[in-house]
Amino acid sequence: MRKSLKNIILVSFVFLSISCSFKTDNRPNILFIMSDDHAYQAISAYDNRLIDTPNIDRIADDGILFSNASVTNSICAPSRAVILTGKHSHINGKIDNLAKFDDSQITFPQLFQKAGYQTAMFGKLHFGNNPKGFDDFLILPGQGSYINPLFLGKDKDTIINGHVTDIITDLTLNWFKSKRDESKPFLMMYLHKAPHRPWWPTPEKFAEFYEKKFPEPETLFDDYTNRGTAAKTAEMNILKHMQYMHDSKIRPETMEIMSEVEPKMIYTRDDGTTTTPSVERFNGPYGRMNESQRRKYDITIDKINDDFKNNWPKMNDIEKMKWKYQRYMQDYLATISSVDDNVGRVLDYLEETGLDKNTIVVYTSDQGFYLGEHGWFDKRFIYDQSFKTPLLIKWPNVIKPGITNDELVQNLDYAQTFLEAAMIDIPDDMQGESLIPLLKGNSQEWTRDAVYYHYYEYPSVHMAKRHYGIVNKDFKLVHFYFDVDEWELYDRLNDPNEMNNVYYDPNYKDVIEALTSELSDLRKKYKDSDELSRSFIYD
Ligand code: SGN
Ligand code: CA
Repeated sequence: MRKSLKNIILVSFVFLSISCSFKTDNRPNILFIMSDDHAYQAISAYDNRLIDTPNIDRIADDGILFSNASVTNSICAPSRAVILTGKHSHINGKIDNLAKFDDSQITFPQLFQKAGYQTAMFGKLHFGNNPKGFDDFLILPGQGSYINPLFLGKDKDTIINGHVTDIITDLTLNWFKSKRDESKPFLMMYLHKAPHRPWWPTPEKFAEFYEKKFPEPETLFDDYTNRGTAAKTAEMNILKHMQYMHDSKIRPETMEIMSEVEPKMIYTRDDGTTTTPSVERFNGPYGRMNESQRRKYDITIDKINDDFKNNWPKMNDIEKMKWKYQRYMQDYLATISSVDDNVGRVLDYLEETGLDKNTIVVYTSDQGFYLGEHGWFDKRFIYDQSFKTPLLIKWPNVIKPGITNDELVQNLDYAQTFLEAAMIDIPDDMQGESLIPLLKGNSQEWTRDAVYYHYYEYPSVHMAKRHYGIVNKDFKLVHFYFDVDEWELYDRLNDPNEMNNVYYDPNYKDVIEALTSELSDLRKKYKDSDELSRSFIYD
């Protein structure tokens, strides 16, 4: 008798405390939106030269825009590992896209789940088929597909018909509408594949953007004089390395006709080896389409191919570069336009339901991207357009609307920021800094004046050499250490386009001395070393 009374009291106590804690759980929700390879130059809140992104801009209008946000290692899966663990690549071990992610590590979503948040992830993670810390997820395998993509789930894998950007949004919105537990705050990771190569937009955006013409960057015809070996040997030049079938949407049949006209369409490297245009690369995405999808895409593909057949043979190299740049921008920006529409759908939903009032919304990319600057596409380098990444955050009643911040913040800082916002203890071994003081406008509490960068994926696609460096607001000091031993220094204020390596200019002797010593201190602080770098070199 006494025992069952005790039980009743215990059960009612537990019930009461649970319902109380539900009622008082006003910790903020977090909606983390990340796209893949989204250059800040292609967000109108940063730069309205190329595209209007009214919905992504809503986050900046209602919150904060970081104009100097960067990544620690400008490549996809490593950036994601840094975000999840709050640790540099050399500590979390995911130094490049190929390395295995050690999933015994603590990631911030696991801590959120443990602390009573409802957690979900939809879209591109890039590694792992069972992300830890998520109540629900559907993720693309690896890079995933643009058209009719396959998703990996907890219980089963599934192919969903349509365009990947719309589908990832539908999955996210469906989760909000049917799965959300209103008694808990949520952490939602809504992760776009777009605008990753090979830039297949929806058929409607494909047609719309094919009619547009975009301004060229100042450095489109960069010949890499005054730069080191790494810039000269990288294989990411739009004219030389962008692929006709894969990137510019030239049909294999057209290529066959054109190769007879111009056999050099296959790029030959200095050492005589060639890069082969791959038919499968066109046929991959095109082959995934059903008949009715194909009919819609064919209208624009035919126009592109007719133009190419008629005009290409008459063009010189400058005109060819310009043509390829336009084709690149048309498709890349078209995929972003869909991301923007879809971000709008999610923001609208939050507003319609009132959820927006207690939700932190973050928009970022796994890294930046070259949109023709230095003649390039792709990323990897410490040079600005791929080192920097967009970062916009809104948090009603905490962040003042419409502010810009130019502090040197990094993807390394996200985990600690979210944990602090959710009042969850931050593990001691995370290496970033919480951005909360900056979000609250307490800039005096922010003391960082330089950041550390280290890129590893070499030799590999695009052939960007391994390097590490230090960046502050005025200078960038870089060491390319693998198969060359070269240093570069850029004067960020006087040479914002990073066209002149001034490392050997005697006027910068003092700057070099000071920065070299700061770099060495940073490497010690973050526990990186030459020995560790060597351990990451494969046979
Ligand atoms: C693919 C791309 C490359 C890109 C890497 C890494 N080629 O290999 O251009 O640099 O991914 O990108 S593709 O034509 O097959 O897409 S990352 O964002 O995943 O790191
Ligand atoms: Ca990426």
